[in-house]
Amino acid sequence: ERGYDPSAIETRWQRAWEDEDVFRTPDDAEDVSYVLGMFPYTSGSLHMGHVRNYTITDAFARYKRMQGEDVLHPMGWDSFGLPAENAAEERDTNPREWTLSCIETMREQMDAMGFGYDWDREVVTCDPEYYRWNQWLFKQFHEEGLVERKASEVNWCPSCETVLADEQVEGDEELCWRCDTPVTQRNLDQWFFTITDYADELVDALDDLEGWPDSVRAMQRDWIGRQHGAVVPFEVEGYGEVEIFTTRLDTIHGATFFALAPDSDIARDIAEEDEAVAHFIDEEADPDGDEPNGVATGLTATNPATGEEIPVFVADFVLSDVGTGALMAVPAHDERDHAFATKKDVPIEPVVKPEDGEVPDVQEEAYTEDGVLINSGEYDGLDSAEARSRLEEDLPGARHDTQYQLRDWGVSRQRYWGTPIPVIHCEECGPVLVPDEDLPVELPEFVQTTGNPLEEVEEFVEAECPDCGRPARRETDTMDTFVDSSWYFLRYISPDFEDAPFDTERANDWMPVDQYVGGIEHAVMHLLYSRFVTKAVADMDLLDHREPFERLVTQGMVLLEGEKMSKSKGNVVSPQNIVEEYGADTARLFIMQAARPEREFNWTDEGVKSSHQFLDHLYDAVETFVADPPTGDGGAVTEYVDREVDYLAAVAEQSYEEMTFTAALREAQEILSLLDRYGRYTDPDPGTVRRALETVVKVLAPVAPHVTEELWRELGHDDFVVEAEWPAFEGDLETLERERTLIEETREDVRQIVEVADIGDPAEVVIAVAPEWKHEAHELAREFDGDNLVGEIMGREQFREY
Ligand code: ANZ
Ligand code: ZN
Repeated sequence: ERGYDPSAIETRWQRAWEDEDVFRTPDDAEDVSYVLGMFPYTSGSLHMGHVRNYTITDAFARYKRMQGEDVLHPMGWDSFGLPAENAAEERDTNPREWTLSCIETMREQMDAMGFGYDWDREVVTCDPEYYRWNQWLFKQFHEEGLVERKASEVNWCPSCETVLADEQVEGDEELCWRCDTPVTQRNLDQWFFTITDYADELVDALDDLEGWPDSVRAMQRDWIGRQHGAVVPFEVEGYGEVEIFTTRLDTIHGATFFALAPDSDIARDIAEEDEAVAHFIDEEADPDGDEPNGVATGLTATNPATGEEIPVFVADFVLSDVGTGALMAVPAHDERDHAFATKKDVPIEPVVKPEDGEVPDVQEEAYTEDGVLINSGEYDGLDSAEARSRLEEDLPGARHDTQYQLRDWGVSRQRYWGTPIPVIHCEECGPVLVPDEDLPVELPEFVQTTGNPLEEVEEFVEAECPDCGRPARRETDTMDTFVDSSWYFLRYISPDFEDAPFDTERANDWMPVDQYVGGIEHAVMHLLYSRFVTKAVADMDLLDHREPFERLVTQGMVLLEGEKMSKSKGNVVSPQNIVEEYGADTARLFIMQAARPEREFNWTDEGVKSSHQFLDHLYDAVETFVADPPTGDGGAVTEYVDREVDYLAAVAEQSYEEMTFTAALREAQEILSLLDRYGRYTDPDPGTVRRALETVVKVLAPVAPHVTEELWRELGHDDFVVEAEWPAFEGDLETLERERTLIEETREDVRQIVEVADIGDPAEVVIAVAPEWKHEAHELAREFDGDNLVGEIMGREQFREY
């Protein structure tokens, strides 16, 4: 007996899979099961988060293969972006070299984990053959009216010297997502993708994405932030009609003041004449402050519902890019308005009360729920919803309006390591798109500078206008790397396709991705952009699908001693060390046993060791069986064991199908213990043992692929277990589960009988009793012959063990 030695096994099987092209997806497959893990950023080496992500994905892909499906399971590299520039600077190299070396390292680590990828489909986003299609898509989007260039306030990270998307600015303190530096504002000409054109579809289609976690759908809904409301003109002294946006038109009779955003045109105009207002705008306004601040303008507005004159304030809780930049304030029913009114001594008048309840004391606290109208003249007694629609019709100039939090996607970055935006600026013609035949616009060699290197490279910047031939300047902005990742899943389908980013015909067959797996941190940006790009290319007739990812699993974090594993906390367990110490199979098994994919779990040594023992145990059981097979028939227990094996196969299938995995692994482990007892107390049936072992091997194969290949051969097969058929089973899970309950109940019966009969420890008797033994057990118990009962059924030892 050689014993389980992962180091001897693992590389051998990795090579065998590679040599036999096991994971290649045939281009002519009619349909595929498309299983995808979010490709990694080329940050240096794989961390446990990656390992967990790709273990889950690989296990599912291998399972699908065993189900007889053609599987597409590719991998690639998200390899543009700022961190590579920073890393290159630190290491005195250039971003390309740094990135390519990361790819080498990470690919080797993936191979060492035994992940089964079709490497022929590898995509590398910093490869000109990839990013030329970013440029092509940029041009197509431009043609479709989905690209805009506008001067806009942008988030600027002074440390990274780059523009950040809203999504890259974190928390109330507004810190850079990469370096935690406070973000400032700048006004620059930027390129935008008008994702807002798709806002409605992006919200509405979430309802049908039933394979997505509710939490992610909720985050996207929040991010898009669609609000139905009304726009209503108020007459403002000296300025005529000024529109406000409200979601609570039902409260208009309680609007006791009017407020303008500090950076709105009217506020600025008022400030020219009014020093207090100017001072407030320039010195005091703080939209991020804890309390609302503001200043009276001395002007009044007319509430169109009541005809009353109400004061006009400039207030910093009014945002210029929300709604119309002006609002009607209803202190009785809105918390911010309430806080402001209390501070400025503005009247607070309740106009809504709970449907069945007293008028609440709104002087103390705003009542923010819908209810029934009061103090609202002819609208009294209506419920809020009805009042809103009536008022929308009745008030002069009022109209229904939908507002979104979503902003257009700014794709310009003033950095080197990204896709050059395919534009040439001509003094005569303005910005002109680079003709297709000149794509890709390739990045020049890196030069070391403090700002954007592209601006320093003359050969790059100096260009000829494609329209008029005059000397012109090439655009030096590069694209946000989220552009790269917004369609990479399409490139895998036809990675060498030369006429377009992807082969439409095959993509129509193979898309959408059936199962996508990745981190929850991508719930908004990456997943929203990918949905947008998919819809955009569908509208360009390049694709028949409007959603990229049918099912989504967001895996939980890997913790160490209760904290997120992270380099900065210094509490990382390196995948490489684990592989060296225990083997990849153990690492994979532990990850999959520890928790369901979406849950977080704690990395523990004991956990890893126990997973290792599990594989040891299996290895041992197979070796023993092969060396010295049993010769008996196992008596009545055989039928029970057979049924348990059916149950394992059925449970495992369901558990893999649902991507929960843990139940499958637990059951496999139980079967191993059962086999031990079966062998210890009976002379088992060799057919039953073989089937049990083969089933365990197959069920474990997606998770611990190397050792199971080894054992599969050991059991006399000459195919790959990953290409073998998923274990068949008798009956369906429901029946098997019902029968199990029956068995459990029977055990319970026996336990009671034995207890009554005072035979000893009932637990000893309550063993794997097949239902048909029930009668026998009753009889025996009635005879009050405890030892006999035990002896008859299986032998006393066995019950003790149980
Ligand atoms: C009157 C009102 C009464 C409102 C009430 C709310 C409650 P939320 O709060 O997310 O539902 N609003 C409108 N324009 C704004 C701007 N430019 N800056 C800041 N706030 C603005 O968003 C909708 C509400 O935000 C609107 O409905 C408006 O206040 C406020 F009991 O109008 B409401
Ligand atoms: Zn020109």
